[in-house]
Amino acid sequence: MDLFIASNIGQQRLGPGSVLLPGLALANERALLAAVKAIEAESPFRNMVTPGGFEMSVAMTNCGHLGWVTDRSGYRYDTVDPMTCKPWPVIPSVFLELAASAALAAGFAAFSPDACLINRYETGARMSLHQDKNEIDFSQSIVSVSLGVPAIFQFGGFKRTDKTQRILLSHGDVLVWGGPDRMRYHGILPLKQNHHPLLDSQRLNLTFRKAG
Ligand code: MD6
Ligand code: FE
Repeated sequence: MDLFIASNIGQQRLGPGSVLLPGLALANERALLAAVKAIEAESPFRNMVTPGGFEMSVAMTNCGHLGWVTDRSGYRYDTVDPMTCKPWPVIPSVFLELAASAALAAGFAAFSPDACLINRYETGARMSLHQDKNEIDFSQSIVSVSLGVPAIFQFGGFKRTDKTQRILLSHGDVLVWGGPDRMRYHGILPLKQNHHPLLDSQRLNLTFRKAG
């Protein structure tokens, strides 16, 4: 019973398929950040260009068999990093273990991601409202880990113009979503100037998916 309670406190249901697990990543913060450093040494962060020709304010890299990329020809997953012309770095075990335990805590057993998009925000960087729809199987949930400076996540509806809820995502928070919420529009408001002891003015977001 104590275990049951311990695993359920600090779970916040945001929708029928969405759960916020505040602070779930805190215990592994240093290992997670060391793993990001190793990944970026292989596949550096870069500001990709949208199909419409705009440079994204968020810098991105990936690890895993598939990496999410955008350029003038469109949005897609690719097994090769277009910057290095090599496969993306492998997903480190500390990432996989966190993603699987978060999914399990949210009620999705056996989550085995093949893609991890890493977003890096500096002050003012934002992500406009979008749906995640480049994956093959929309029945698979997504696990999203926030590190560093807190950000306001906009959680909308199934149309871009639907009203959005604002959810604060702080260092160590893990958001798991899928099921009926999988195609909801969402975004990140411009990052406020702030300081985090491990990441200075930055925010990192790791988004785990079964993309292929
Ligand atoms: C971010 N996250 O938190 C952007 N997408 O920086 C996303 O776009 C996102 O957090 C799908 C599922 C969870 C997410
Ligand atoms: Fe998204």
